[in-house]
Amino acid sequence: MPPPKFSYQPCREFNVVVLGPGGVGKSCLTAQFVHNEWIESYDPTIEDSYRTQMSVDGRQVVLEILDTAGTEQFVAMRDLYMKTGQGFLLVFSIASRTSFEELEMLRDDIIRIKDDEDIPIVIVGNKADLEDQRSVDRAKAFSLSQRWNAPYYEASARTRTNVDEPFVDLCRQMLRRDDTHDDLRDDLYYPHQRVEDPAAKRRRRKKRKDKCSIL
Ligand SMILES: Nc1nc2c(ncn2[C@@H]2O[C@H](COP(=O)(O)OP(=O)(O)OP(=O)(O)O)[C@@H](O)[C@H]2O)c(=O)[nH]1
Ligand SMILES: [Mg+2]
Repeated sequence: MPPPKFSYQPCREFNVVVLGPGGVGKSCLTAQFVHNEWIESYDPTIEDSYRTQMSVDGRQVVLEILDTAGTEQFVAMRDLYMKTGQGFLLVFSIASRTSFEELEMLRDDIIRIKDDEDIPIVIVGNKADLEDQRSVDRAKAFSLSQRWNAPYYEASARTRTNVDEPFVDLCRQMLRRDDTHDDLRDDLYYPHQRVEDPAAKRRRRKKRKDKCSIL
C-alpha cells in the first residue's frame, strides 16, 4: 500500500473587520469570542483590535480582528479599514429594524472600496435573547442572506450563543478564497512547472508560513 500523502497546511493570517451600527453588540460579540467575557455596560467604541489564533478544519489561522465604531462621529476611518479587511462580520440587532436596514449601505461601501463582489461576508443578527423585542423577521434576514450569498447567524453575546460560528464561517470563506488565489498565482508564476514540480508550490507556501507568527 502506498504511504499516506503528506499534505502541507501553512498557517494563515487574516484581517477581519466587525462592522455595524452603534449599540448592536459588535464589541460584546468580539469580547465573547476572544476572551469569553460578557460586558453589560455600553461604552461606544472608537476602534479596538484583537489578535487571536484558532484552528479551523485542522488549519491554524491567526485573526487580526478590528472592532469598529458604529456611531457616526467615529466613522471617518471606515474607508481605510475596509481597504485592509479580508473578511467582514456585518452585525445588526434583531431588536432594531433600522440597524438591519443600515447593513445594505455598509455592504455597498465594502464592495465599492474593495472593488470585489465576492468578498467574504457573514451577517449576524445579534441580541437573539431579546426574542420578545424582535423587530426583524428571520425570513427577512434569510432573504438578504440569499441575495448577498452570505451566511446568516442569529447570535447572542449575552448567552454566548452562535458567537464562535460566524467567525469560523468567515475563516472558512477566507481560507477557500486564499487557496483558490494561490492556485491561480501558481498557474501564473509557474505555468510550465505546475505538473512536473508541485514542490515549487510547497516552497512558496512555506515561505509565507515563515511570516506568520504563532501566538
Ligand atoms: N440583551 C443583549 N444585549 C446585548 C447583546 N450584545 C450586546 N448587548 C448590549 O448592548 C449594548 C451595546 O453593546 P456593544 O457591544 O458595546 O455595542 P457596539 O455594537 O460595539 O456599539 P458601538 O461600539 O457604539 O458601535 C451593551 O449594553 C451590551 O451589554 C446581546 O446579545 N443581548
Ligand atoms: Mg463597540
